[in-house]
Amino acid sequence: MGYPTQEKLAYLHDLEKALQSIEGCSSVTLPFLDQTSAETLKNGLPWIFTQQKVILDDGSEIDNPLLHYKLQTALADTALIDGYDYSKPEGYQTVRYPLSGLSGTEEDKKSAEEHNKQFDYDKQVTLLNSNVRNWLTSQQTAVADKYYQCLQAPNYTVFSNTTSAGKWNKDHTGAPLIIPLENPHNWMHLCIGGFTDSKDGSVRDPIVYTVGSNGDMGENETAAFDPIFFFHHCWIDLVFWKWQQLHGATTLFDIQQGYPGTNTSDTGVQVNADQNEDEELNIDSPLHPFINQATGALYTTRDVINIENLGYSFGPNSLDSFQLPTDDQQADSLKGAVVLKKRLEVRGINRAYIKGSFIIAQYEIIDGEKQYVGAVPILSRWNVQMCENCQYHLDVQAYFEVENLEGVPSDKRVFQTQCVTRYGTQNLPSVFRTESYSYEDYSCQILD
Ligand SMILES: [Cu+2]
Repeated sequence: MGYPTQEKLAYLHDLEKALQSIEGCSSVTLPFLDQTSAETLKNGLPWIFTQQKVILDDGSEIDNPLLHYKLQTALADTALIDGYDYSKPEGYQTVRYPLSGLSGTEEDKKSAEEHNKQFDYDKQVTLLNSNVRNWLTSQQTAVADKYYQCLQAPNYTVFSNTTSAGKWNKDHTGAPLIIPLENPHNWMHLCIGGFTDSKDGSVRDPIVYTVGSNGDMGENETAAFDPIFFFHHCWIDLVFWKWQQLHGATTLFDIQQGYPGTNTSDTGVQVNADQNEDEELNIDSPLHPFINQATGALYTTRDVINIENLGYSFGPNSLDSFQLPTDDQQADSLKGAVVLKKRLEVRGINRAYIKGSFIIAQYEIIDGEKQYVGAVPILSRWNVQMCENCQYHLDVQAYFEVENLEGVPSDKRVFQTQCVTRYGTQNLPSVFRTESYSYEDYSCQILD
Protein backbone atom coordinates (compact mmCIF):
# COMPACT_ATOMS: atom_id res chain seq x y z
CA MET A 1 0.00 0.00 0.00
CA GLY A 2 1.08 3.59 -0.39
CA TYR A 3 0.54 6.21 2.24
CA PRO A 4 -2.84 5.74 3.91
CA THR A 5 -3.93 9.21 2.81
CA GLN A 6 -3.43 8.27 -0.80
CA GLU A 7 -5.45 5.09 -0.40
CA LYS A 8 -8.22 7.13 1.12
CA LEU A 9 -8.55 9.14 -2.07
CA ALA A 10 -7.56 6.51 -4.56
CA TYR A 11 -9.82 3.73 -3.59
CA LEU A 12 -12.48 5.12 -1.39
CA HIS A 13 -13.38 8.75 -1.71
CA ASP A 14 -13.39 8.84 -5.51
CA LEU A 15 -15.12 5.48 -5.78
CA GLU A 16 -17.82 6.49 -3.34
CA LYS A 17 -18.36 9.72 -5.25
CA ALA A 18 -18.56 7.78 -8.52
CA LEU A 19 -21.13 5.37 -7.07
CA GLN A 20 -23.19 8.26 -5.76
CA SER A 21 -23.23 9.86 -9.20
CA ILE A 22 -25.31 6.97 -10.56
CA GLU A 23 -28.99 7.84 -10.76
CA GLY A 24 -30.87 6.76 -7.66
CA CYS A 25 -27.66 6.01 -5.73
CA SER A 26 -26.92 9.39 -4.19
CA SER A 27 -27.11 7.96 -0.68
CA VAL A 28 -24.82 4.97 -1.33
CA THR A 29 -21.84 4.73 1.00
CA LEU A 30 -18.95 2.27 1.05
CA PRO A 31 -19.24 -0.35 3.78
CA PHE A 32 -16.19 -1.61 5.66
CA LEU A 33 -15.27 -5.19 6.39
CA ASP A 34 -14.97 -5.20 10.20
CA GLN A 35 -12.02 -7.49 10.86
CA THR A 36 -12.03 -7.46 14.64
CA SER A 37 -15.75 -7.99 15.19
CA ALA A 38 -16.83 -11.02 17.21
CA GLU A 39 -18.72 -12.24 14.15
CA THR A 40 -15.74 -12.13 11.78
CA LEU A 41 -13.42 -13.69 14.34
CA LYS A 42 -15.91 -16.52 14.80
CA ASN A 43 -17.26 -17.06 11.28
CA GLY A 44 -14.84 -15.51 8.80
CA LEU A 45 -16.17 -13.35 5.99
CA PRO A 46 -19.73 -12.01 6.01
CA TRP A 47 -21.97 -14.09 3.71
CA ILE A 48 -22.41 -11.20 1.30
CA PHE A 49 -18.92 -11.90 -0.07
CA THR A 50 -19.41 -15.61 -0.60
CA GLN A 51 -23.07 -16.09 -1.52
CA GLN A 52 -23.53 -17.06 -5.20
CA LYS A 53 -26.79 -15.18 -5.72
CA VAL A 54 -28.41 -12.18 -4.13
CA ILE A 55 -32.07 -11.19 -4.13
CA LEU A 56 -32.85 -7.56 -4.85
CA ASP A 57 -35.60 -5.48 -3.25
CA ASP A 58 -37.90 -6.12 -6.22
CA GLY A 59 -37.57 -9.87 -5.66
CA SER A 60 -35.34 -10.56 -8.66
CA GLU A 61 -32.28 -12.75 -8.25
CA ILE A 62 -28.88 -11.80 -9.66
CA ASP A 63 -25.34 -13.19 -9.55
CA ASN A 64 -23.62 -11.78 -6.48
CA PRO A 65 -21.44 -8.91 -7.75
CA LEU A 66 -19.28 -9.11 -4.62
CA LEU A 67 -18.25 -12.72 -5.19
CA HIS A 68 -15.92 -11.97 -8.06
CA TYR A 69 -15.25 -9.60 -10.92
CA LYS A 70 -14.96 -10.39 -14.59
CA LEU A 71 -12.05 -8.65 -16.36
CA GLN A 72 -13.41 -6.34 -19.04
CA THR A 73 -10.11 -6.42 -20.85
CA ALA A 74 -7.08 -8.68 -20.79
CA LEU A 75 -4.33 -8.04 -18.29
CA ALA A 76 -0.98 -8.49 -20.02
CA ASP A 77 2.15 -9.46 -18.15
CA THR A 78 4.89 -7.54 -19.92
CA ALA A 79 7.84 -9.25 -18.30
CA LEU A 80 7.94 -12.79 -19.50
CA ILE A 81 11.03 -13.98 -17.73
CA ASP A 82 11.84 -17.20 -15.96
CA GLY A 83 8.86 -18.89 -17.54
CA TYR A 84 6.35 -17.11 -15.31
CA ASP A 85 3.45 -15.30 -16.88
CA TYR A 86 0.89 -13.50 -14.72
CA SER A 87 -1.32 -12.48 -17.67
CA LYS A 88 -5.06 -12.88 -17.30
CA PRO A 89 -7.43 -13.04 -20.27
CA GLU A 90 -10.48 -10.89 -20.94
CA GLY A 91 -13.47 -12.44 -19.21
CA TYR A 92 -11.31 -13.93 -16.44
CA GLN A 93 -13.13 -14.12 -13.11
CA THR A 94 -11.23 -13.17 -9.98
CA VAL A 95 -10.73 -15.93 -7.40
CA ARG A 96 -9.84 -16.20 -3.72
CA TYR A 97 -8.23 -18.80 -1.50
CA PRO A 98 -8.33 -21.80 -1.93
CA LEU A 99 -8.62 -21.38 -5.72
CA SER A 100 -5.91 -20.59 -8.22
CA GLY A 101 -6.32 -17.91 -10.85
CA LEU A 102 -3.03 -18.44 -12.69
CA SER A 103 -3.78 -18.44 -16.39
CA GLY A 104 -0.73 -17.00 -18.15
CA THR A 105 0.27 -20.17 -19.97
CA GLU A 106 -1.61 -23.26 -21.13
CA GLU A 107 0.27 -25.18 -18.47
CA ASP A 108 -0.80 -22.73 -15.75
CA LYS A 109 -4.38 -22.90 -16.91
CA LYS A 110 -4.35 -26.66 -16.82
CA SER A 111 -2.79 -26.92 -13.38
CA ALA A 112 -5.10 -24.24 -11.99
CA GLU A 113 -8.05 -26.18 -13.37
CA GLU A 114 -6.76 -29.40 -11.79
CA HIS A 115 -6.17 -27.60 -8.50
CA ASN A 116 -9.58 -25.92 -8.47
CA LYS A 117 -11.37 -29.21 -9.17
CA GLN A 118 -10.60 -30.31 -5.62
CA PHE A 119 -12.99 -27.75 -4.17
CA ASP A 120 -16.70 -27.60 -4.81
CA TYR A 121 -18.41 -24.33 -3.96
CA ASP A 122 -19.27 -25.28 -0.37
CA LYS A 123 -15.74 -26.44 0.29
CA GLN A 124 -14.35 -23.18 -1.14
CA VAL A 125 -16.46 -21.10 1.22
CA THR A 126 -15.68 -23.26 4.24
CA LEU A 127 -11.94 -23.13 3.60
CA LEU A 128 -11.88 -19.41 2.88
CA ASN A 129 -13.75 -18.64 6.07
CA SER A 130 -11.59 -20.89 8.19
CA ASN A 131 -8.48 -19.33 6.65
CA VAL A 132 -9.73 -15.83 7.53
CA ARG A 133 -10.56 -16.97 11.05
CA ASN A 134 -7.21 -18.69 11.50
CA TRP A 135 -5.11 -15.76 10.33
CA LEU A 136 -7.05 -13.34 12.50
CA THR A 137 -7.05 -15.38 15.68
CA SER A 138 -4.32 -18.04 15.71
CA GLN A 139 -1.54 -17.40 18.17
CA GLN A 140 1.05 -17.59 15.38
CA THR A 141 -0.35 -14.85 13.17
CA ALA A 142 -2.81 -13.02 15.46
CA VAL A 143 -3.78 -10.50 12.80
CA ALA A 144 -6.64 -9.12 14.91
CA ASP A 145 -4.12 -8.33 17.65
CA LYS A 146 -1.92 -6.66 15.05
CA TYR A 147 -4.74 -4.21 14.37
CA TYR A 148 -4.81 -3.38 18.11
CA GLN A 149 -1.02 -3.13 18.20
CA CYS A 150 -0.79 -0.78 15.23
CA LEU A 151 -3.24 1.56 16.97
CA GLN A 152 -0.55 2.00 19.63
CA ALA A 153 2.09 3.27 17.19
CA PRO A 154 3.41 6.49 18.76
CA ASN A 155 3.37 8.73 15.68
CA TYR A 156 1.94 8.86 12.18
CA THR A 157 5.28 8.26 10.49
CA VAL A 158 5.84 4.84 12.05
CA PHE A 159 2.14 3.97 11.98
CA SER A 160 1.90 4.61 8.26
CA ASN A 161 4.60 2.44 6.73
CA THR A 162 6.85 -0.56 7.24
CA THR A 163 10.13 1.20 6.50
CA SER A 164 9.61 3.89 9.15
CA ALA A 165 8.37 1.32 11.66
CA GLY A 166 11.48 -0.76 10.92
CA LYS A 167 13.75 2.16 11.73
CA TRP A 168 11.88 2.74 14.99
CA ASN A 169 12.11 -0.95 15.90
CA LYS A 170 15.83 -0.92 15.20
CA ASP A 171 16.39 2.16 17.37
CA HIS A 172 14.14 1.11 20.27
CA THR A 173 15.26 -2.41 21.00
CA GLY A 174 14.12 -2.26 24.64
CA ALA A 175 10.58 -1.15 23.83
CA PRO A 176 7.71 -3.23 22.49
CA LEU A 177 7.74 -3.87 18.75
CA ILE A 178 5.85 -1.32 16.65
CA ILE A 179 3.43 -2.78 14.14
CA PRO A 180 2.65 -0.49 11.18
CA LEU A 181 -0.85 -0.50 9.68
CA GLU A 182 0.65 -2.02 6.56
CA ASN A 183 1.30 -5.28 8.43
CA PRO A 184 -2.26 -6.46 9.19
CA HIS A 185 -3.32 -4.91 5.87
CA ASN A 186 -0.85 -7.15 4.03
CA TRP A 187 -1.80 -10.21 6.07
CA MET A 188 -5.40 -10.01 4.94
CA HIS A 189 -4.40 -9.56 1.31
CA LEU A 190 -2.33 -12.73 1.52
CA CYS A 191 -4.95 -14.61 3.51
CA ILE A 192 -7.72 -13.98 0.99
CA GLY A 193 -5.23 -14.17 -1.87
CA GLY A 194 -3.99 -17.68 -1.31
CA PHE A 195 -1.57 -18.16 1.55
CA THR A 196 -2.73 -20.43 4.31
CA ASP A 197 -1.40 -21.25 7.73
CA SER A 198 -2.68 -24.76 7.83
CA LYS A 199 -3.21 -27.57 5.38
CA ASP A 200 -6.17 -29.06 7.15
CA GLY A 201 -7.15 -26.53 9.76
CA SER A 202 -5.12 -28.15 12.51
CA VAL A 203 -1.48 -28.70 11.55
CA ARG A 204 0.51 -25.57 12.26
CA ASP A 205 4.15 -26.45 11.89
CA PRO A 206 5.61 -24.92 9.87
CA ILE A 207 3.29 -22.01 10.19
CA VAL A 208 2.66 -21.11 6.57
CA TYR A 209 1.99 -22.91 3.33
CA THR A 210 1.20 -22.20 -0.22
CA VAL A 211 -0.80 -25.05 -1.58
CA GLY A 212 -1.18 -24.07 -5.21
CA SER A 213 -3.77 -21.45 -4.46
CA ASN A 214 -3.24 -18.10 -6.20
CA GLY A 215 -6.00 -15.64 -5.46
CA ASP A 216 -6.12 -12.16 -6.96
CA MET A 217 -6.12 -10.30 -3.63
CA GLY A 218 -2.65 -11.68 -2.97
CA GLU A 219 -0.80 -9.73 -5.66
CA ASN A 220 -0.50 -6.00 -6.27
CA GLU A 221 -1.23 -6.42 -9.98
CA THR A 222 -4.70 -7.84 -9.42
CA ALA A 223 -5.81 -7.13 -5.84
CA ALA A 224 -8.08 -4.21 -6.69
CA PHE A 225 -10.06 -6.34 -9.16
CA ASP A 226 -11.54 -8.44 -6.37
CA PRO A 227 -14.63 -6.56 -5.10
CA ILE A 228 -13.68 -7.36 -1.49
CA PHE A 229 -10.62 -5.12 -1.93
CA PHE A 230 -12.70 -1.97 -1.39
CA PHE A 231 -14.33 -3.30 1.77
CA HIS A 232 -10.90 -4.24 3.09
CA HIS A 233 -9.51 -0.80 2.31
CA CYS A 234 -12.50 0.96 3.79
CA TRP A 235 -11.69 -0.93 7.01
CA ILE A 236 -8.02 0.09 6.77
CA ASP A 237 -9.18 3.69 6.45
CA LEU A 238 -11.36 3.19 9.53
CA VAL A 239 -8.36 1.88 11.51
CA PHE A 240 -6.41 4.92 10.32
CA TRP A 241 -9.16 7.26 11.58
CA LYS A 242 -9.28 5.37 14.88
CA TRP A 243 -5.51 5.88 15.25
CA GLN A 244 -6.00 9.61 14.59
CA GLN A 245 -8.72 9.81 17.26
CA LEU A 246 -6.62 7.94 19.81
CA HIS A 247 -3.58 10.14 19.21
CA GLY A 248 -5.20 13.56 18.97
CA ALA A 249 -4.43 13.70 15.27
CA THR A 250 -7.83 14.25 13.67
CA THR A 251 -7.03 17.72 12.38
CA LEU A 252 -3.26 17.61 11.99
CA PHE A 253 -0.35 15.22 12.16
CA ASP A 254 3.24 15.31 11.15
CA ILE A 255 5.44 13.35 8.79
CA GLN A 256 8.90 13.34 10.36
CA GLN A 257 11.21 14.82 7.74
CA GLY A 258 14.27 12.77 6.97
CA TYR A 259 12.99 9.66 8.75
CA PRO A 260 13.49 6.48 6.69
CA GLY A 261 10.32 5.74 4.77
CA THR A 262 9.45 9.39 4.14
CA ASN A 263 11.44 9.85 0.94
CA THR A 264 10.38 8.26 -2.34
CA SER A 265 13.89 6.85 -2.74
CA ASP A 266 13.89 5.08 0.63
CA THR A 267 14.00 1.32 0.70
CA GLY A 268 10.56 -0.18 0.91
CA VAL A 269 8.66 2.94 -0.14
CA GLN A 270 6.33 2.15 -3.00
CA VAL A 271 6.10 5.32 -4.99
CA ASN A 272 3.23 6.42 -7.12
CA ALA A 273 3.67 6.55 -10.91
CA ASP A 274 3.68 10.35 -10.88
CA GLN A 275 6.17 10.76 -8.09
CA ASN A 276 9.86 11.34 -8.64
CA GLU A 277 12.77 9.60 -7.03
CA ASP A 278 14.30 11.37 -4.06
CA GLU A 279 11.15 13.30 -3.30
CA GLU A 280 10.56 14.21 0.35
CA LEU A 281 7.05 13.29 1.40
CA ASN A 282 5.32 15.72 3.71
CA ILE A 283 1.73 16.58 4.42
CA ASP A 284 1.74 19.10 1.58
CA SER A 285 3.08 16.69 -1.03
CA PRO A 286 0.63 16.34 -3.90
CA LEU A 287 -1.30 13.07 -3.93
CA HIS A 288 -1.17 12.20 -7.61
CA PRO A 289 -3.41 11.93 -9.54
CA PHE A 290 -6.29 13.07 -7.35
CA ILE A 291 -7.67 16.50 -8.07
CA ASN A 292 -9.64 18.38 -5.47
CA GLN A 293 -12.73 19.39 -7.44
CA ALA A 294 -13.25 22.35 -5.11
CA THR A 295 -9.87 23.94 -5.81
CA GLY A 296 -8.77 22.37 -9.08
CA ALA A 297 -5.38 21.56 -7.51
CA LEU A 298 -4.00 18.16 -6.58
CA TYR A 299 -5.10 16.91 -3.20
CA THR A 300 -2.51 16.92 -0.44
CA THR A 301 -2.38 14.90 2.76
CA ARG A 302 -3.28 18.07 4.66
CA ASP A 303 -6.56 18.28 2.71
CA VAL A 304 -7.64 14.80 3.76
CA ILE A 305 -6.37 14.50 7.34
CA ASN A 306 -9.78 15.34 8.73
CA ILE A 307 -12.26 12.98 7.07
CA GLU A 308 -15.11 15.20 8.20
CA ASN A 309 -13.83 17.77 5.70
CA LEU A 310 -14.22 15.12 3.01
CA GLY A 311 -17.79 14.64 4.14
CA TYR A 312 -17.77 11.16 5.59
CA SER A 313 -17.57 9.27 8.87
CA PHE A 314 -17.71 5.65 10.01
CA GLY A 315 -20.65 3.76 11.45
CA PRO A 316 -20.51 1.70 14.66
CA ASN A 317 -17.69 -0.85 14.63
CA SER A 318 -15.73 -3.21 16.84
CA LEU A 319 -12.93 -0.69 17.48
CA ASP A 320 -15.32 1.83 19.07
CA SER A 321 -14.52 0.48 22.52
CA PHE A 322 -10.77 0.10 21.94
CA GLN A 323 -8.61 2.20 24.25
CA LEU A 324 -4.88 2.75 24.47
CA PRO A 325 -3.19 1.05 27.42
CA THR A 326 -2.81 3.30 30.45
CA ASP A 327 0.61 4.64 31.44
CA ASP A 328 0.81 1.99 34.17
CA GLN A 329 0.02 -0.82 31.77
CA GLN A 330 2.55 0.56 29.33
CA ALA A 331 5.25 0.79 31.98
CA ASP A 332 4.56 -2.82 32.93
CA SER A 333 4.81 -4.10 29.38
CA LEU A 334 7.93 -2.04 28.82
CA LYS A 335 9.57 -3.58 31.87
CA GLY A 336 8.68 -7.01 30.53
CA ALA A 337 9.99 -6.15 27.10
CA VAL A 338 13.35 -4.98 28.38
CA VAL A 339 13.89 -7.98 30.60
CA LEU A 340 12.35 -10.73 28.52
CA LYS A 341 12.70 -9.78 24.88
CA LYS A 342 15.41 -9.07 22.41
CA ARG A 343 15.06 -7.59 18.96
CA LEU A 344 15.89 -9.76 15.98
CA GLU A 345 16.60 -8.10 12.66
CA VAL A 346 16.33 -9.83 9.29
CA ARG A 347 17.57 -7.92 6.28
CA GLY A 348 18.88 -8.34 2.77
CA ILE A 349 15.99 -10.25 1.23
CA ASN A 350 15.71 -8.86 -2.27
CA ARG A 351 12.15 -9.08 -3.49
CA ALA A 352 13.20 -8.56 -7.11
CA TYR A 353 14.12 -12.23 -7.16
CA ILE A 354 10.92 -13.53 -5.68
CA LYS A 355 7.97 -13.74 -8.02
CA GLY A 356 4.81 -12.71 -6.28
CA SER A 357 3.95 -12.01 -2.67
CA PHE A 358 5.64 -14.00 0.06
CA ILE A 359 5.92 -14.49 3.78
CA ILE A 360 9.10 -14.27 5.82
CA ALA A 361 8.81 -16.95 8.48
CA GLN A 362 11.36 -16.76 11.26
CA TYR A 363 12.52 -19.63 13.46
CA GLU A 364 15.09 -20.23 16.15
CA ILE A 365 16.79 -23.57 16.60
CA ILE A 366 16.88 -24.35 20.31
CA ASP A 367 18.32 -27.70 21.44
CA GLY A 368 17.94 -29.00 17.91
CA GLU A 369 14.25 -28.06 17.86
CA LYS A 370 12.92 -25.57 15.35
CA GLN A 371 10.84 -23.01 17.21
CA TYR A 372 8.58 -20.51 15.54
CA VAL A 373 9.42 -16.86 16.23
CA GLY A 374 7.05 -14.99 13.95
CA ALA A 375 6.21 -14.11 10.38
CA VAL A 376 5.90 -10.99 8.26
CA PRO A 377 3.73 -10.72 5.12
CA ILE A 378 5.21 -9.08 2.02
CA LEU A 379 2.55 -7.96 -0.42
CA SER A 380 4.40 -7.80 -3.71
CA ARG A 381 3.84 -8.48 -7.38
CA TRP A 382 4.89 -11.07 -9.94
CA ASN A 383 6.92 -8.55 -11.86
CA VAL A 384 9.07 -6.58 -9.50
CA GLN A 385 11.94 -6.48 -11.97
CA MET A 386 9.88 -4.76 -14.64
CA CYS A 387 8.10 -2.44 -12.23
CA GLU A 388 9.94 0.85 -12.64
CA ASN A 389 8.74 2.25 -9.35
CA CYS A 390 9.88 -0.82 -7.46
CA GLN A 391 13.52 -0.66 -8.46
CA TYR A 392 14.85 1.33 -5.52
CA HIS A 393 12.79 -0.44 -2.95
CA LEU A 394 13.82 -4.04 -3.08
CA ASP A 395 15.50 -4.80 0.21
CA VAL A 396 13.00 -6.30 2.63
CA GLN A 397 13.62 -5.96 6.36
CA ALA A 398 11.74 -7.59 9.18
CA TYR A 399 11.88 -7.22 12.95
CA PHE A 400 10.84 -9.77 15.55
CA GLU A 401 10.81 -10.12 19.30
CA VAL A 402 12.73 -13.12 20.61
CA GLU A 403 13.14 -14.38 24.15
CA ASN A 404 16.19 -13.35 26.11
CA LEU A 405 17.93 -16.68 26.69
CA GLU A 406 19.70 -16.33 30.01
CA GLY A 407 23.44 -17.06 29.68
CA VAL A 408 23.40 -17.59 25.90
CA PRO A 409 25.34 -14.90 24.01
CA SER A 410 23.41 -13.46 21.08
CA ASP A 411 25.99 -14.52 18.51
CA LYS A 412 25.78 -18.15 19.64
CA ARG A 413 22.07 -18.42 18.94
CA VAL A 414 20.95 -20.17 15.78
CA PHE A 415 18.22 -18.68 13.64
CA GLN A 416 16.59 -19.83 10.47
CA THR A 417 14.68 -17.64 8.06
CA GLN A 418 12.32 -19.08 5.48
CA CYS A 419 10.67 -17.43 2.52
CA VAL A 420 7.29 -18.94 1.82
CA THR A 421 6.73 -18.09 -1.82
CA ARG A 422 4.17 -18.89 -4.49
CA TYR A 423 6.41 -21.70 -5.69
CA GLY A 424 7.58 -23.23 -2.47
CA THR A 425 9.31 -22.62 0.82
CA GLN A 426 13.03 -22.01 0.90
CA ASN A 427 15.53 -21.59 3.68
CA LEU A 428 17.80 -18.58 3.55
CA PRO A 429 20.45 -18.10 2.42
CA SER A 430 19.64 -20.05 -0.69
CA VAL A 431 19.30 -19.50 -4.39
CA PHE A 432 15.87 -18.77 -5.76
CA ARG A 433 14.74 -20.08 -9.09
CA THR A 434 16.17 -17.19 -11.03
CA GLU A 435 19.59 -18.62 -10.12
CA SER A 436 21.07 -15.18 -10.50
CA TYR A 437 21.06 -14.19 -6.89
CA SER A 438 22.45 -15.82 -3.81
CA TYR A 439 21.29 -13.69 -0.90
CA GLU A 440 24.79 -12.60 -0.04
CA ASP A 441 23.33 -9.55 1.70
CA TYR A 442 21.00 -11.60 3.86
CA SER A 443 21.59 -11.32 7.57
CA CYS A 444 19.67 -12.32 10.64
CA GLN A 445 20.95 -11.05 13.97
CA ILE A 446 19.99 -9.90 17.42
CA LEU A 447 20.38 -6.15 17.90
CA ASP A 448 22.05 -5.80 21.28
CU1 LIG B 1 -4.51 -3.15 0.01
